[in-house]
Amino acid sequence: MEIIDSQNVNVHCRLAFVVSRFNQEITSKLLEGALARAQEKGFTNSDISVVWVPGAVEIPIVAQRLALRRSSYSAIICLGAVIRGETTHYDYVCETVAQGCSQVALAQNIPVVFGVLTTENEEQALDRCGGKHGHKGKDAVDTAIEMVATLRRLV
Ligand code: INI
Repeated sequence: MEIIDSQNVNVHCRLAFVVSRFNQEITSKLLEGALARAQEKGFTNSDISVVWVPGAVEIPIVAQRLALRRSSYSAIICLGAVIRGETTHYDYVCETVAQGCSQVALAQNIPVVFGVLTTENEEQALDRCGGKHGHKGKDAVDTAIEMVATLRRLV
């Protein structure tokens, strides 16, 4: 029986982050925690690129451009915060960014980690970047490392 479970397996690779500036008080916390986790795992500044974009809708096109530099990065980590407002705009933004990220992953054959918070309000978002519901930026880095390790096992 072959069992592949790469949880807690560390790898050396380069990581690219795409971070949206919309709701920056949240997304900067996501990035801060993510970079701290990467450092804990042995990544240095030269292993990491960070690209800021205006909002979550702009994440997929930049993720795609980074994915095309396949030899430069082993995983792309997308960080954003979509918070429901008064209009249906929220639903369009969530749908666009989620679909776009998964399309890039499958079309370019690279892990694209969805570290985009989609919440009803700012409190729920803060709870997920170092509050009572953990830190989704840190989780995103763990997911990226595990996926790189798993895909390396499956070449
Ligand atoms: N972008 C976000 O990242 N989060 C949001 O909550 C949000 N809301 O609520 O509108 C948001 N909108 C901007 C969108 O991502 C694009 O930047 C904009 O539509 C231009 O394409």
